[in-house]
Amino acid sequence: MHTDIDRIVHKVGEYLLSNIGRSLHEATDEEVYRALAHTLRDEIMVNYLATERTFEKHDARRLYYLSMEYLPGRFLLNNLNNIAQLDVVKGALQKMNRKLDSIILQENDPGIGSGGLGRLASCLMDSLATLHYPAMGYGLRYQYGTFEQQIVAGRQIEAPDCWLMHENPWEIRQELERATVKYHGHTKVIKSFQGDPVETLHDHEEVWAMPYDIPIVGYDPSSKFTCLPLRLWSTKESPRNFQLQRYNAGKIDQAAENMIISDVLYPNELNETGKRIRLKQEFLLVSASLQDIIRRYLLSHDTFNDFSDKVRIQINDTHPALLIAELIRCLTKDHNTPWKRALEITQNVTSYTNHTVMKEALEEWDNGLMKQLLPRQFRVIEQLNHEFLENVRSRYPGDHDLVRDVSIIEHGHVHMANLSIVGSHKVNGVSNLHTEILKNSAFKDFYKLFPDKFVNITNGVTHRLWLLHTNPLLAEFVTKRIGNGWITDFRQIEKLAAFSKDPESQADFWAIRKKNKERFIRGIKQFCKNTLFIESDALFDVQIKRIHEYKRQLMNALHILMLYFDLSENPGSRIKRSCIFAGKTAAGYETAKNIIRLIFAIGKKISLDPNIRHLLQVSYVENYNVSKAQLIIPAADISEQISTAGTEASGTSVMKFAMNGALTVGTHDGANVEISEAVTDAWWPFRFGLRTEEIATKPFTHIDNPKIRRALDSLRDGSLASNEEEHFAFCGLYNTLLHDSYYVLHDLQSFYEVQLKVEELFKNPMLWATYAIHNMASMGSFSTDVCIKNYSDLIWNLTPCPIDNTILEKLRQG
Ligand code: 26Q
Repeated sequence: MHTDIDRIVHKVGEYLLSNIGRSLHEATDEEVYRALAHTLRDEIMVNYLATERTFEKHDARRLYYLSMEYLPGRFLLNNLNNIAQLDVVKGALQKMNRKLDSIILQENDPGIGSGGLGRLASCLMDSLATLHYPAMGYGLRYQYGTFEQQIVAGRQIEAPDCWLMHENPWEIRQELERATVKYHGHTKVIKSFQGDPVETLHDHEEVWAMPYDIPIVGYDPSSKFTCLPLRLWSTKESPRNFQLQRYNAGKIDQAAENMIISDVLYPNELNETGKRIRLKQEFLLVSASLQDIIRRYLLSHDTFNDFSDKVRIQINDTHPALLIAELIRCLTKDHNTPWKRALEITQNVTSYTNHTVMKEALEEWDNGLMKQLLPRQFRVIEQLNHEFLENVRSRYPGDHDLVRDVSIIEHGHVHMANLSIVGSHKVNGVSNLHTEILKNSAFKDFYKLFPDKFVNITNGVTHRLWLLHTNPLLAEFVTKRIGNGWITDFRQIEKLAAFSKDPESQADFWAIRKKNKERFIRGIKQFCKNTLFIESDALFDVQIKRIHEYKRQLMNALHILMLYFDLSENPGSRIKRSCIFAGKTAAGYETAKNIIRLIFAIGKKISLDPNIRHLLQVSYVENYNVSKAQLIIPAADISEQISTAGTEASGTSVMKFAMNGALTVGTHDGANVEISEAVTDAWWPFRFGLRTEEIATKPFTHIDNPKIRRALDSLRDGSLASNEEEHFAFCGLYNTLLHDSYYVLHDLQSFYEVQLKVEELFKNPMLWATYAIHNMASMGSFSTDVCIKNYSDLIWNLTPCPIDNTILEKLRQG
C-alpha cells in the first residue's frame, strides 16, 4: 500500500517528535527533510527486504560490484521519482506549509567519488535495480568526500566535504554484519589439507569494518520496485580500532590510524602516508566485501562447488584488484580448496573494467609496502605470477620482452592492471575506441595471450536520472510525442526523430530551453561569484568535468580569448555566448589549477570590458557535483567534448548533454565516436581535430595563424594576470604548450573553425532544433540499461529476478 498524503504528514510529525523532540511547526527544513526521508525509507525497506528474500528463494546468481567510488547524487527526489511518489509528497509538503525545492536542498550531495568512474557506478546500480537484476554494490563510506572546492580570486581552495554532519537518513548501520580486516603481521607457512603451502598470520593488526547500507531504488511506479543494497564500509565508528596502548605510549597518530582508514577519498597522486592509507582502504573494501560475499553464499551452500556458478564480482578499475589475491587465499587457506581449483574459481567469478589507457595512470604498488602491509596477499601474488610466467614461457620460449611486459611484479612494483587481467575471465574497455586501444596498444601482449578475455562494453548513463528527473520539461516533451515507453526502454527514443522538422516541436523545444536557462541562472548565482550578465538568449557553451590537461580546458580557454579579440575588433562579428565551466582538480595538480586560474582571469578581463561583456561571458561554477550537473546540463546548447583523440576512455557527460538537447562539439575520441555514428554524419556537424591514428604522426606545429598567436601571447604579456604570481602561472601554461603533449595548438585552428559553424547554425534556431532532436533520438543505446544488458550477456550471465509477490505481500502485512 502506498502512503497517502495524510499518512505522510502524520508520520513526519511522529518522527520529528520522537527523534528530534520538536513539533512540525518548530522543525527546520533540514529536520523536515530528514523526517520525510525516514518516512519514505519505511516504504522502501519493505521492498528492500522482499528483494533480498526473493533472491535467496531463487538462489539466484548474483553480481557484486566493487568500486572505491560512487557518485549517486541526492537521493530524495530520485527515490520519490523512481517509485512514483512525488505528487503525494508534494501534497503532503503543501499541507505542512513547506516548499519541496527547499526541502530537497537540505540533503548533502554525497561526494564519495571523483568523476566519471564513480558516477558510472551509480548509473549502473540504477539500471541493475530497475531491470531487477540480482546485484549488490560495495564501497567505502568516506567520512569526507572529495574536497569542497572554493574558488578564491581564481584559485581552487580545498575545504573538507563534511557530508555526514547530520544523521544520514538513507543509511542503515548493520552492526551484526561487521567484518574484521587484518593488516601487517608475520606469516608462518603450513601445509593445507590439500598439501599446498598456506600461511598463518601472527602479531597482526585487526580493524573492524562496519557496514552501512544504502537502498538503491529501481524505477517502477507499480510499487513492486526492486531495491538493491549499496554497502559502504567504515572504520570510523568502531571503538576497537582505537589502539589505546599506542596512545598511552605517546604515539597518538599511530593510535588512531585505523579509525581514519575510511576518512577520506584519495586523489590519484599520493604522498607516502597517503599511499599507505589508500592501500589499506583498497584492502578494506576487498577483504570486508569478500567476507560478506562468502558469508552470504554459505548461508545456503555447504561447499564451494557452486561458488563460481552463483557469484560474479566486477572490479571497477584496478582499485579493488587485491580481491583476486584475497579470494585465492581464502579458498586455499580457509576453505580447503586446492590452489589450481582456487585460481580457476577466482578467474570464473572475477571480471575487470578498465577506465584509462594512459600508462602513467595505471595503478602500481611498491613491493615493500605491500609486503609489509599485506604479507599473505603479497605471497599469493608472487606465486600467481610465478605460475603465470612459467606458463607464458612455455608458450613463448625465449620471448623475454613478453615475459617482462606481462609480469605482475616488475621493477619492484605490483602492477595492478596485470594482476586484474591475469585473475579475471573478462576485461572490458568502456568504448569501442578505448577497447581497441587496450587490445592493440596498452595491453597488446595480454591480448595476444588471451584474445577471448577482451570485450567492449560502451558506457551509458541512466536516462531516468539524467532526463526524466533532471529535465522534467523536456521529458514531458518526449512523452507527449512518443508515449512513456522510453522510460524503461530507451531505444524508443528513436521515435522522436519523426518530430525533428515539426515546427510546433521546434518551438516547444526552444521554449523549454529558455525555461531551463532561466532556472540555471536563478540557481547558479549563489555558486558563481564571477557571473554578472548571463542572459538566456545567449549560446550556452558548457564544459563541465574534472580539470585535466588531456581534457583540454586550456584549448577552450584559448578559444575564448580568440573570441574576445574578434569581438574587440568587430563587435558584430560573433554571436552572444555564455561560456560555463565547472570541475575540480587534484589538490597537487599545479598545471590544472593554473588552468582554472586562467579561465577565471579571462572571465574577469571580459567582464571588466564594457564593450564586450554583454556579448561574451565566462563563468566558473564552484564545487561541481551531481546536483550542479543537474542544473547546468538542461541549460546547455553546446557540450564541449574536446579531449585529445585517444585519451578519454569514454566520457559520459557527453551522453547526458545529448539526451538533454545539447549539440556536441567533439573530437574523434572515446564514446564520441560511437555517438557520432549513431547520430550519423548528416546530424553530427561539429566534429573537429586530429584523429587517434593521426596523432602519432604529427610533429609539433609552428603557429602561423595570427589569431592563435595573439591569444597565446596574451598568456605571457601580462594582460591577464592580476599579480606576479599569476603572471608566472600563466607563463607556465604557455610553456606547457611548447611541448604541447595534448595537441592543444594543433587542434585549436579546427576548433575555432567548428565554432564558426556552431554560430551559423545557432542563427537558425529551427534548424538547430532539428539537429538537437535528431541527436536526442539517436541516444537509445547510451542508456546504462543497455550497458547492463551487455554486461550480463557478455560477462555475468544474470537472470532478472523481480520481487516475488507473495513475499512482498507477507512483508507488507507485517
Ligand atoms: C588511483 C590510485 C590511487 C588513488 C586514486 C586513483 C584513481 C581514482 C579515480 C584513479 C582514477 C580514478 C578515476 C578515473 C575516472 O573517472 N575515469 C573515467 O571513467 C569514466 C567511466 O568509464 C570514463 O567515461 C572517462 O573517460 C574516464 O576518464
